[in-house]
Amino acid sequence: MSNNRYYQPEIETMPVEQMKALQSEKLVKQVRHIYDNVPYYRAKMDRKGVTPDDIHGIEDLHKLPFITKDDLRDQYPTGFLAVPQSECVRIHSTSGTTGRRVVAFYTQHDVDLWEDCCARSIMATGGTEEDVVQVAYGYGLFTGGAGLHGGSHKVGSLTLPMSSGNTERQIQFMMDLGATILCCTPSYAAYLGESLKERGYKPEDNKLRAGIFGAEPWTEEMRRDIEKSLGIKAYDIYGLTEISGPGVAFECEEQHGMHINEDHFLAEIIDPDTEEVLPEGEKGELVFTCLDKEAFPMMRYRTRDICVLTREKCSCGRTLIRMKKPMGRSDDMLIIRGVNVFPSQIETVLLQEGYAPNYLIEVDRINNNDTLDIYVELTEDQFSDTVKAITAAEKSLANAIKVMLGINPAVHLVAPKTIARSEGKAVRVKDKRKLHD
Ligand code: DLL
Repeated sequence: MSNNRYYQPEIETMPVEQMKALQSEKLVKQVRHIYDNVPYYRAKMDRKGVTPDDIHGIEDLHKLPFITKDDLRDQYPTGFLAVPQSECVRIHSTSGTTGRRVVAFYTQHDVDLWEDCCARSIMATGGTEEDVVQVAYGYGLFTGGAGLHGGSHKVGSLTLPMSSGNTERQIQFMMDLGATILCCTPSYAAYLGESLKERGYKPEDNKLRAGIFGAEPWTEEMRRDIEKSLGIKAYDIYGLTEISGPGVAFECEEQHGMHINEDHFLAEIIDPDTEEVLPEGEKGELVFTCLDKEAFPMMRYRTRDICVLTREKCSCGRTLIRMKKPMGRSDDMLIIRGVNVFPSQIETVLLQEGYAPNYLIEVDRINNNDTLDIYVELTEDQFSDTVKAITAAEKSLANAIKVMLGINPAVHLVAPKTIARSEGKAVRVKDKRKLHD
């Protein structure tokens, strides 16, 4: 593979031992930086009896205390700021639905390194200055728009700063300006595919060749669906506001897990209950340490995302460690009748069974019993069936889901266009039990 598929080949293909040495060197400096500048974290380290002098390299990482979302909420808005506010040039914020939002600060250096990560992601899909990048992630407090926008500039592609929504205009610009790379949430990409079809466009009518989709969990089945409807290769991208935004990890053309930009973000997997660090290949909660961010340097930040890390060699030539598709967040995991259920498991079955990825999962508790109702939208073709056929289809889908989850759901097949579409992150789960608690 030629070098022009990498944005920073010297980092992306660095031998692992050299990468670990680089991480160690950065970690030692970073611990000193946060200890000296963030009294809240200093107090946490003091309580654990660890000082910057105890940290000689990444082998000492386990000695450091974790940071959780609760810590961030507690210190809202500036308690984790590690530089004078006058040195910051930007904030972004999470879309948190409960409690206080998290506000992340950036210096110009922080923005630069983040945009480099996004440029790496774009080039890993074969992006060049010839590309026309349609950024349909939201612009504003959300990091999706700004991150991919900055990355696209660094690659030198023509950037279409569409932001999310206004599907009519998205389609017009996509067609008139010949967009070649689409960046948005996978659920919005699926919706765009559906909208293009409705307007009579075939997949080969657009010039798109790649999509960079993330910000929410999505399955391999959904990837294939989107690839077919838009006629593209769909790449996953991962990130979170607390660590910078999109581009913490990105997929290469192998489409086989996301390479973590580990020169900036050191990853660990822990057991979410015991906080014990797990060996490579085991499933657990992803934890990140920012190695060179200035303004908002998270140390051992617990993401709540459940996934697996692997150092298996990747044929793209990158040596950066990979994370598998996150299964979902530990706080999105539903416990229904004592069984752990991830919405992504349900999505897998739906798509395998030939349904579109438009669904809503509703959980409730009636007479002390958990109920699981799954509303699945039919396509126009499927909807022309008879009531008898629909009832049979509901039964068969409920069976397939039972095989996957081990519990019996009530499946409701509903008319086309009755489940709300999302322009950003899709809302797929309604847990009504929370209302009764
Ligand atoms: O969603 C940043 C982002 C923007 C990533 C655009 C990718 C593309 P937050 O709003 O802070 O930041 O949400 C972060 O979203 O902890 C995961 O639970 C989830 N998430 C992000 N990317 C993926 C992905 C942005 N590729 C939270 N697969 C994270 C699964 C993802 N979940």
